[in-house]
Amino acid sequence: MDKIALITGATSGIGEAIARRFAKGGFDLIITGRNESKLNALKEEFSRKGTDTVALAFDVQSRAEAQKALGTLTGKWENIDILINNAGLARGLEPEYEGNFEDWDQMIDTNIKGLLTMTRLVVPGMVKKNHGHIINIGSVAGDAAYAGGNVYCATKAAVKAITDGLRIDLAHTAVRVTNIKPGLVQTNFSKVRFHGDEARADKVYEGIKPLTGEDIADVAFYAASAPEHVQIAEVLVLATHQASGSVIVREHK
Ligand code: NDP
Ligand code: 8X3
Repeated sequence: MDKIALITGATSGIGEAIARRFAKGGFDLIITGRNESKLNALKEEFSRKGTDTVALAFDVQSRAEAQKALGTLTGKWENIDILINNAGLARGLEPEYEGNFEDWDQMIDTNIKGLLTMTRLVVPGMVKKNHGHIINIGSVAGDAAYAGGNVYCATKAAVKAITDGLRIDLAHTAVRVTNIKPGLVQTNFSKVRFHGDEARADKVYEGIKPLTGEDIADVAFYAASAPEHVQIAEVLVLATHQASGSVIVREHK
């Protein structure tokens, strides 16, 4: 029987690449996000290619929506082998003293509270079976703050603490816990951060070859495929010319 991976934020970027990598690796998929039409298109594509797929459209900021969506899973879909908490976003790059309250709430409610909700809803089933794996998508931004990163960096520092805490709480079980911390990955991330300003988003990746969603998907798949006694606890993945959240060497022509 194929294993099942639930991926949050599978409609774009890193999450979509992870869904494609796990489908290629023989997993059945539960894909989630708010964009229902993109989810349905992916479900149709994966199913056509032989990957059994369920699409659940909900906003991870809403505990009630998440609970209702997961409550629709029956039969084999209740046995989730891998939870990939990827849904997340940055909003704004303003100095903290000029930040936007709505942006702060959205980042905290999605990146921290949404991830916690999914963990709380899915992990008890893994503990019961003494089998499973949680892969959280953290960030280099959680290692140290950078200019204007303030609240986003704090949410990813929280992902690190929450992931480490979960690993401690599960150490008596065979359930594994991984934090993957990417640096610059070219996705919709910067477009979302800059509220749709594409020119400003493109500048983030100027003069450096950034990572792709596929690069991160390969790392996630590696962690998931390691032998059962091997727990890839944390991985920092950077573009070759990025050294930290704030040290990026750009080529200027
Ligand atoms: P994208 O904007 O391309 O994708 C973000 C995904 O998150 C989308 O599928 C989106 O789906 C989903 N999402 C956002 N908010 C919600 C919500 N409230 N409810 C459900 N789903 C939501 O960005 P990335 O692929 O780059 O980002 C994925 C993760 O990787 C994030 O956690 C991000 O912080 C992290 N990351 C990104 C890096 C980068 O440089 N790109 C580097 C380090 C970490 P939908 O719109 O359908 O809801
Ligand atoms: C995304 C990477 O450095 O833009 O988490 O914050 S960064």
